[in-house]
Amino acid sequence: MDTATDTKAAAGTASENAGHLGATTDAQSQELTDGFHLIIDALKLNGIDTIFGLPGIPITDFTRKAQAEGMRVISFRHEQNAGNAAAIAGFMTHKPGICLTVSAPGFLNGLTALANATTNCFPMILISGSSEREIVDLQQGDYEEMDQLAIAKPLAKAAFRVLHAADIGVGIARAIRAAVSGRPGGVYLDLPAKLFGQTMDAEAGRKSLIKVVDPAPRQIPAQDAVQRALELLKSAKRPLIVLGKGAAYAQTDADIRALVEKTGIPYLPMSMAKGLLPDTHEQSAAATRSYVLAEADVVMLVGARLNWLLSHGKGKTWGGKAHKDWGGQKFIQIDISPQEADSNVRIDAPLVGDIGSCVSALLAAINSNAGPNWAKPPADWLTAIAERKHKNLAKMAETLARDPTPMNFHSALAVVRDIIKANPDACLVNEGANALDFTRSIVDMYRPRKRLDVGTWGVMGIGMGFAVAAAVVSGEQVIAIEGDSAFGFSGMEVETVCRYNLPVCVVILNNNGVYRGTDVNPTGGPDVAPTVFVKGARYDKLMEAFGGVGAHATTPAELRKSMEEAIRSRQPTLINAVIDETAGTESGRITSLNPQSAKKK
Ligand code: OXT
Ligand code: ADP
Ligand code: MG
Repeated sequence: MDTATDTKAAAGTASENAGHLGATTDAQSQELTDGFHLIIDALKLNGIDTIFGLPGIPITDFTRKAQAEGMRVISFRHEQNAGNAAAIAGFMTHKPGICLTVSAPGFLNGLTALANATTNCFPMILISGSSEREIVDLQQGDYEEMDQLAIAKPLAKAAFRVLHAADIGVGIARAIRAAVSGRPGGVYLDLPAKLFGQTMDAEAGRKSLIKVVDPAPRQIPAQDAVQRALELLKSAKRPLIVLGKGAAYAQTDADIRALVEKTGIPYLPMSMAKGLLPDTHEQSAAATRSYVLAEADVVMLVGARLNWLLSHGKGKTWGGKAHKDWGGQKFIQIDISPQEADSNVRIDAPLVGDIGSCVSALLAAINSNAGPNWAKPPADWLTAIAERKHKNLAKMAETLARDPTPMNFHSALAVVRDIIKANPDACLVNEGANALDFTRSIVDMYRPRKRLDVGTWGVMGIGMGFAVAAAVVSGEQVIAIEGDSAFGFSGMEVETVCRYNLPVCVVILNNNGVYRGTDVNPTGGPDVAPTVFVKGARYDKLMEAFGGVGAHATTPAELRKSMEEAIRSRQPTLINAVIDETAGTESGRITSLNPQSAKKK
């Protein structure tokens, strides 16, 4: 058999090939490669050097070989955390993050993270080993049998399966392109166990690999769409720019800043766009969010969807009279996905393209049309915003200066605010309800893509996966501000943090429960209320169990000392910050989303 030219036919199991190779002297001296090495080579060829995963059948040896071949293999305690790590690595780097799992249960554990990545437009590839196709398809009960491809499809941007070693190059290339081109998202790649051991001629194998050229091609906006957007912007009396995490992802920070500053338009950063321009920027309207959303007449969305986080672009938040009423705003929407426009309200000027190209086209048009004469927004709009903003900032400063006993969210987060100001390159991971919402409004960010949080789904459990990936990818200090409930979803990964000796400082804002620690069981029975945890839990001991530093802080001064020490030493650290258990509100700032029972007991 001519294995050099007929690569697909040559790809068989190791034992099949051993038989073929025995036939001639030529074949015996033939250099072979196999599925294991082809996958590694294909990833490395495309600049992917890190895998987040959890070993087991059928991928254990793959993790060993990947490490032996110089890849960084970060091994987790649960696949969901490895998946979250891959997703946020994708967001931070523009390269798809790789999560590797075993079949069925491991795959399902990783799937939540894949779905979350797709929802948030983070590029990642979930690679799962799977069982024998023939047995799975006949449902004959294989070890960890599951039709994984079918299950992944509705939750991923794309899903592929590779059956032959000769197709590995194409499979990896398709997965990379699907993850990062257009609107980024999660991709599933199914690799049946047999594939890993399949051998083929090494030279043919090398030739079968694809280095993806221009994986996320620029998408240039149409000139008439640029002009339409600009005309609308020019007509505005009370313009507003909303920067979303798509704008942060785009890595076109200088142009976005130039556009904001050139136009002089106030802007509102969505949570993960905080720091794209420093939160202390004079044009930031974050501290007067309600006012600007309700009062703006033209809103330019840059990589932000009009989903629940923006009250679907209508209703009272936007100055509408009732829940679903139009507030009267006109919208410009910059997005790579043409389907995003009109998803909730009419978009008067859709600008479809990648944010880098759209923003530079707008800047070029502004410079050539108006040059230095671009009129800043009317002074009464800017003054009204500035007045409200400074009032709110002053009120916040007053609250933060208090030092109540017991410590509350504000007094603890005043410390975190100072620490981030002094360490602007640190990555801030954040989850919880009150722990999330207070951190978002209190802790200013100064650099792009440094705030990593629960995103579009408001999902708990991203904490330690994000923290590990942020430390691995950036090499910077990571500070994870965690609700005590939120932390529990991924807490075992503090062992991972210690194992890789990562500069991660976890601060648990511990108020003894979900939202607060004060609920009681109305029956008077022995079970505590569903939202309440063990009182006075010492999460710091968990970190100490694995050789990290544990600290217990009951005052802002103690918290500050422990955080400063963590940053100085870069040691894995967990600070159990004891917060007034009465301090939180139900679901933080989104209390209104809780359904209420009509029946009063
Ligand atoms: O303008 P106004 O006056 O309105 O004021 C605003 C700003 O102008 C002002 N502001 C400022 N003032 C002064 N200075 C500065 N610098 C400043 N900046 C802003 O402050 C206010 C507020 O500003 P903000 O935040 O920008 O505005 P607002 O109105 O809040 O924005 C609206 C939203 C929707 C955009 C915003 O609220 C938002 O982004 N929210 C995200 C909410 C979210 O995602 N929450 C997480 C989910 S909650 C719930 O689902 C939880 N669960 C269930 C669960 C989940 N999620 N997942 C899974 C897998 N299983 C279960 C659970 C279990 S949370 C949770 C655990 C909770 O317990 P923990 O112990 O972890 O946490 P604790 O609550 O701490 O106990
Ligand atoms: P936020 O939660 O911050 O409001 P969303 O996740 O809702 O942000 O919106 C992000 C948007 O950005 C998505 O609609 C996505 O299509 C878009 N997007 C992501 N990357 C790019 C890019 N490079 N160019 C243009 N749009 C992008
Ligand atoms: Mg709590």
